[in-house]
Amino acid sequence: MSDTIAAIATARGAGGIAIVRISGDGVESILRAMFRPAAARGEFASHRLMYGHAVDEVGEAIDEVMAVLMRASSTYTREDVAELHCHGGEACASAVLQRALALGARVAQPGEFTRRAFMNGRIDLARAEAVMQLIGAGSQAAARASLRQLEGGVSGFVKKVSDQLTGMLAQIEACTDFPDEVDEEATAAGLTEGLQGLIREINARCDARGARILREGASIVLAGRPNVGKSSLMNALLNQERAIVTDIPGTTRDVLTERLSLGGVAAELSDTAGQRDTLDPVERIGVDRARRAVETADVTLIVLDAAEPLAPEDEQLIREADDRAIICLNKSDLPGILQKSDIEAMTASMVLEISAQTGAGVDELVKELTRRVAVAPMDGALTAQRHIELAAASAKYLQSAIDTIEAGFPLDTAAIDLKEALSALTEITGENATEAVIDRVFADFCVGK
Ligand SMILES: Nc1nc2c(ncn2[C@@H]2O[C@H](COP(=O)(O)OP(=O)(O)OP(=O)(O)O)[C@@H](O)[C@H]2O)c(=O)[nH]1
Ligand SMILES: [Mg+2]
Repeated sequence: MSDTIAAIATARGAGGIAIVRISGDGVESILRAMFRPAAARGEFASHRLMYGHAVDEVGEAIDEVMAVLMRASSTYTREDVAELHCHGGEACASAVLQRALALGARVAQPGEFTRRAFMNGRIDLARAEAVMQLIGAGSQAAARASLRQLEGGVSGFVKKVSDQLTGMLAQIEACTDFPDEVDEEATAAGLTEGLQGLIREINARCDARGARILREGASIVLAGRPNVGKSSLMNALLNQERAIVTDIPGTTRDVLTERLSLGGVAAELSDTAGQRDTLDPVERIGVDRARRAVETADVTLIVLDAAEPLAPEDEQLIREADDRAIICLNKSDLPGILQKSDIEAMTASMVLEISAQTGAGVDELVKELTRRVAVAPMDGALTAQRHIELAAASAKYLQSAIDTIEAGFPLDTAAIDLKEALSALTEITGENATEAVIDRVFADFCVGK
């Protein structure tokens, strides 16, 4: 992979600067040919930013740029790297990139810079994925988790567990090789205990729900019969007039989703059609969609109208409320018919008195929502789906090893499971990842990273 790759590393569109990045053996000669330092005796010192012009083949200026040459191996890819900081927008950076290509570089594949960093041993696969997660992070919480992974939280955990497994495999080998000197029964007991500890540790780091919330955001769905004030509550929570509010039951027809941040965690708040039996075919589709949205939500806000007696639809929603639900007794500004204590007597779910119109109780609701979607991944917690799946597979092999030992089979039978567990685990950091796995990881990358 010693050919030289180039790409625009910044996002497309208007902006102050755009950066063209080049990596590979040909970097220095390409840079010398296309960059003219402003200083009379411009020297190309490594890792030093130089001011000057990008120039074409006859020495005419293409753009006024800052350029930096970074010689291997203290670079992102561990190869020679150059960056040209051009004026933003499409034109300048494209022209500078074209010039680099004309001088022998080729266009980089998505993620190819990071792939080179991985192939050249600068980062492992988990860290490479963390780079991509960091770029794609939709919330501060997701960014923090990715940064921890980039700093080696996941890699450190994989190394620790792999070392322990390798130690156990050595113990089993000693047992088989020197049956007279090693007490097999004591070894078996020690292994079982050690393996149980490892499974506990792996499970503690696989918070699949937290990981999904970090990746995709938490989903919060408003549900209730028509006219209880779901859309009004949506607007109150977003602090903007997003959804249409009228006193006509059946105003909202479709699922309406908007993002908001709750304590640094991204959430998607969805308003839905009021649930009732209806002959209107359009409204019926809306009601079906509302029910489906409720099924997959992380938190459901069941809205009731405190100024009206409970309707059968309300009762059904209260009956179906599970531990994801918060029951919002809305319109608490009006003379009440429904009492909080009456609703509480019907359900184990939390009941909050609010008024979407005056804003009373909305702060308290936001606090409760923030508490429910909060994810505080521990150091080294696995947040990527690929990692969680591999860790779970590894834990399964460990359990199978325990079962083998407890069934009284010879210890070296369990060694097979331990090796499988080790292999699944080290695939996280990519030590034994196949080309196909590596391709899949980098397929999601953006160009220029
Ligand atoms: N007094 C009072 N009126 C409210 C409150 N919340 C909503 N309303 C009124 O109740 C009516 C219905 O509000 P919406 O928010 O459209 O109700 P919805 O649940 O979205 O209704 P559908 O979309 O038809 O399912 C409107 O006239 C609102 O102004 C509240 O807290 N207090
Ligand atoms: Mg509505």
